[in-house]
Amino acid sequence: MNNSIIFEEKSECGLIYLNKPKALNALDLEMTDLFYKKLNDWKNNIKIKRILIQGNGRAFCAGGDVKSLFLSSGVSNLKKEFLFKEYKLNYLIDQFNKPYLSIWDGIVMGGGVGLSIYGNVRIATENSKFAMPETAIGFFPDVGSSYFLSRIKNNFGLYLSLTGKVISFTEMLYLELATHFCKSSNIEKLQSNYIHDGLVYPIDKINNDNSELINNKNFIEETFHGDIFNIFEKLKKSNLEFAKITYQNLLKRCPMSLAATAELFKKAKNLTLKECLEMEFQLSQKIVYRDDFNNGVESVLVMKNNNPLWKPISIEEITYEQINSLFEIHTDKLNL
Ligand code: QUE
Repeated sequence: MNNSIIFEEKSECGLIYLNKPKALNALDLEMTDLFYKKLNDWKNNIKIKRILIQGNGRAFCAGGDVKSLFLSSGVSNLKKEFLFKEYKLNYLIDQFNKPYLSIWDGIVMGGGVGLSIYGNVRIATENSKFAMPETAIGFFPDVGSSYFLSRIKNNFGLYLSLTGKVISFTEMLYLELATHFCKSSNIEKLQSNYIHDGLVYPIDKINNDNSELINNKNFIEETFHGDIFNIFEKLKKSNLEFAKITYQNLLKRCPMSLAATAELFKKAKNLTLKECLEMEFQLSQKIVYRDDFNNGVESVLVMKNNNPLWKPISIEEITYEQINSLFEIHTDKLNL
């Protein structure tokens, strides 16, 4: 029996537990299939009035299980099937017609964001850590990031997507990625109130701590838009310490992932979520078959030496033609 995802019905609430704590609840194909089926059942079940999702252990969800995608190379269709179904699930959650609450009491990255961001309530605790780290492994922020992150104020979304910067609960609230704050010690009470009455209570107050991100918001707004070449030029020209740190960080990340991500955000500006997911699926089916993806996952997640060799090795070697070819429509549509 598979227990990597657990469903329960309590009172009028459908409960979902992501349950692979040793793998930080990374989402795999089987979990995605089960999640999709159950949510579809609950959609049509009049006894279920609301949904609650949480992660067992220290994480909410560290992302898609990219390690199995890497291991499947040349063996199965997993790179296509998993992402196809994952994006379908993201859209099902967006279209879901009942309250949907996620508890982010730990790490929430990549694919984990896609399981929660389309719900109406996302609870941060003091343990929450949010990131879109994919450019570190030769991939790109997907699950509709080009939709919801390109619409965040001050171009913070593209900043987070390129740098993979890990942000705290106060920053998550400031950017409205999280909708409420609740101390971890009050989470049980909040769950019980929500399960039995549909109330989101108690909610705690936070002190806005000093945030490097928020302190540099003007610079981020001026810098993080347009194509990757312009962004690098602006970072190089600035005398700010923050610009230097950011530049050094980007130099370690996959150049083609950075170029693709900046382009994705440019294209996403006037698109719907549905169109963004379609675009991201087409892009994903180019990116996951590049050597950068296999080398990135192998180095960062399998060998853990954090030293992937990228090809091309810098953005200077990338042409607009290469970037544009990543955005060709070349495979099945999601047909959302
Ligand atoms: C970039 C990523 C991911 C990542 C690290 C990155 C990602 C992901 C995981 C992850 C973490 C712990 C696990 C696991 C996967 O790490 O998407 O199975 O146990 O899922 O730098 O995109």
